Amino acid sequence: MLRTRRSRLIASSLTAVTLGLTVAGYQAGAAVTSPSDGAVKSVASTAHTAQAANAAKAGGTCLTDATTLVGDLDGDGNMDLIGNPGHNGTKMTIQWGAKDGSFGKKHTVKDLVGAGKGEVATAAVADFQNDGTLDMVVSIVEPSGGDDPNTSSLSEFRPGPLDRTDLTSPDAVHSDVGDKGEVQQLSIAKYNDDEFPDLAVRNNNGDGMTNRDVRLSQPDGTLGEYDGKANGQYGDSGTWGEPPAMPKDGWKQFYKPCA
Ligand SMILES: [Ca+2]
Ligand SMILES: [Ca+2]
Repeated sequence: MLRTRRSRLIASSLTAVTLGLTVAGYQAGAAVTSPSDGAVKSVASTAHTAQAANAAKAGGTCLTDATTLVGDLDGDGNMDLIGNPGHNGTKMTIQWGAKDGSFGKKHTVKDLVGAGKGEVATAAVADFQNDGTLDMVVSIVEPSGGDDPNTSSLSEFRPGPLDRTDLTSPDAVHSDVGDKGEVQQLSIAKYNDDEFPDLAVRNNNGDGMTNRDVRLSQPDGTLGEYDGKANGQYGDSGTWGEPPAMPKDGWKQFYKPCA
């Protein structure tokens, strides 16, 4: 355990150094190009400046505001823009970053993952593995509309880098977040004292009940499964009318402002 942990930390440091060098090289290149879109470019410049400063800690991922994360999701070395209005994972958007530091058009995660009409796509993005590349947890479910909740038709932990066209990952594994109820919200949380982001899941559990379940990320880079002990410590339950509160500051716990 200790040895695994130490190797992992060394690996993280090496990754950070590599990223730092990549960023330095990239910034030198960027200085001689002259991208046109001023507004978008200024956000990107800020992000890249912050990236150098944060590289050793979190792979350069940073926040432009409480619900907008800048980080590399597809692993091409260019920072991408992830929007998460409400910090609840239900309206997440992605804008892919280009070499010149600009961001492309806004895609909804719902469209990218191919959720159908009547289905709800919910996602959470963070570097769960703490290896410098952002990862995603995604659920697709068709709400039952009645008392008995549906479980997710797709529920996965997708380690980055993700495919630009459909957000798939060659290393995707099933996650049980969508097996315990009808997923309504997903939020990043910091539930224990390690550097790995955790997950809060708001479920419709049927019969008028709503739960906040938790999933703790594991030091080996996986997202833990349902854990009764962790749930007892960090979870909560409520009714449909008064659902348990969800964390809104998860990203802030792990990522610094870009500016
Ligand atoms: Ca990228
Ligand atoms: Ca990662």
